[in-house]
Amino acid sequence: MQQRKLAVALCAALVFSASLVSAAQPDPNRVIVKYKPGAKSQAQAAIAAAGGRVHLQLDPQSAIAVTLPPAALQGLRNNPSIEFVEQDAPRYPLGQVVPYGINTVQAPSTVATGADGTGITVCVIDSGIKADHEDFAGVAMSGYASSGQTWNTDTCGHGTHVAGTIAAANNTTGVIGVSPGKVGLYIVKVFDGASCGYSYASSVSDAANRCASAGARVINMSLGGSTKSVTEENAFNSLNSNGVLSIAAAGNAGTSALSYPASYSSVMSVAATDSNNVVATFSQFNSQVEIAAPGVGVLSTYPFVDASMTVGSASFIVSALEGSVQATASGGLVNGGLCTSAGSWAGKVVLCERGTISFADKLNNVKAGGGVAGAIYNNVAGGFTGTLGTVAVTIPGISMSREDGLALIANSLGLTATVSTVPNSNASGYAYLDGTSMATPHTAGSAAIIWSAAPTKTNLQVRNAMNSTARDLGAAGRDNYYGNGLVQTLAATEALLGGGGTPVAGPSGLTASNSGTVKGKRQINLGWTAGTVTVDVYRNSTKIASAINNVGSYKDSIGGSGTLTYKVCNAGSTTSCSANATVN
Ligand SMILES: [Ca+2]
Repeated sequence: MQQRKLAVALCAALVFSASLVSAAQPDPNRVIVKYKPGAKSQAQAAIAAAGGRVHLQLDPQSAIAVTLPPAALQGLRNNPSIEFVEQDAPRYPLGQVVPYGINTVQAPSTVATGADGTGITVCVIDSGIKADHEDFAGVAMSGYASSGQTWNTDTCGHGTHVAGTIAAANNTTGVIGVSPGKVGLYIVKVFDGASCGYSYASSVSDAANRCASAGARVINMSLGGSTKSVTEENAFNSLNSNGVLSIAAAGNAGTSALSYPASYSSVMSVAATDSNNVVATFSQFNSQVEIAAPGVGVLSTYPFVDASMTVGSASFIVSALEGSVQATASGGLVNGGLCTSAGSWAGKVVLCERGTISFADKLNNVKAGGGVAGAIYNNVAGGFTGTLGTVAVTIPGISMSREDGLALIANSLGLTATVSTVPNSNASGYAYLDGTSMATPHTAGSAAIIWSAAPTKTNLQVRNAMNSTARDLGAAGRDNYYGNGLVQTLAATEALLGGGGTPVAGPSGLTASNSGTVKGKRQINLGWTAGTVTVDVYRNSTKIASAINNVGSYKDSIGGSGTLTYKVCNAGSTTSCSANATVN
């Protein structure tokens, strides 16, 4: 019997930390004082004499964080034991996360041009949507489900995750979509039940027809099956002729098999890449793969929460390990390293780094050491989902991102941690999922915001713009793993506009200064006005940094001599750039 399976199988819900903003404002007089080698005691004496209040001693950095009366600053800077004094720059807990894929496909720099998806409707044929999720607040949506079902609920989470990548709102919480909540969504439910097991070619065809009738210009299908259907192909050929751009997942079998509807020529087939822009091992590779987009460790919206973790007053994005018992446990937080053997962890919540042994073996070591719960943090950037397999484990186990794990080790050991793997079935959750299902909405969202820049263009023109500007990966030119390459939304938008658009202003106020020589290399400090759009940095017309966070500064280190000319551009743009800054 043929089944149309969802193109993703990995499932886990996560809780997301609410923002942790305190009412107090950062202290503007707090600075970091860097003293010269061996001059710590002289520096401490100078700080005390200046009336400074010490907050932190950073011995490895030969530095002290202090609050100083402003009038004392210059004197300290002139003190021979002091190397420099810099602002102790505020750092904030981030209430809203920008998932890596959003920057990878150049969404923010495109949105900055005004092309944010407004006026375009994307149809999502999937498992429905948790329409009342906090991160869809303000997103225009409607939908269809067959009798006895509701389009605005989602029992398995797949459709809600996909829709979040397309359209999660840019608010103060959760995540952000390729379109920051500006596209319209039309939701057609074809999967239902706890597992969202399968649908049929006729149901997908009917759904696609309904998408077009509802005015959708882009159709997202994070689904597929291995058997071709003439009727389904006819439906997509017809929609293609009528101006609809259909986009579908290449499939997750990790083989060269064709999957449908992705492999009809009237549909774009999307491969999945990871945060290093390397194709995922599960991503199907064949002659129909057209383009690639992020599909590993993708964080997006989820219709329920299956696990939570609080440490002190902070909560974290975590996921229950598949097969974990459903339980809540509290204890002091300890660092168990790789947890390859049991430690003295009676009553503790134990942090374990991913790697070397299985998740189940780690948790059983935690249990053997007396621990009450295990939290496994990733050994590469980002979050992950894991399974305990068939091994019995009697304490709750969760997974979390490497960043959160390291931050907890640095700041929170000894605090009371509470881990719960008891699901909350009606909450605005967030989840990391893997699949070409996750790559597809990056591509559909991209198509929508590109199209919103030039709504009179045709589906074929949008498709051509995306394919002609995709970043070539893997074997040179088109290949079966990446197709034409990675989706590059801004480049495609500029291509679609054919140079006829108005360039958006790039970074401003660029300065470049020489700060001396280290090991024979000139140290160049660049500064400009910080912003939210990631940027590329160019030296003498060569890109030296790609899509970095726009913090308003960059340090270059370069040998040789002669004039250096710098500019900073919105990521992916060659027109939205600062003025040049030159240093000799
Ligand atoms: Ca958001």
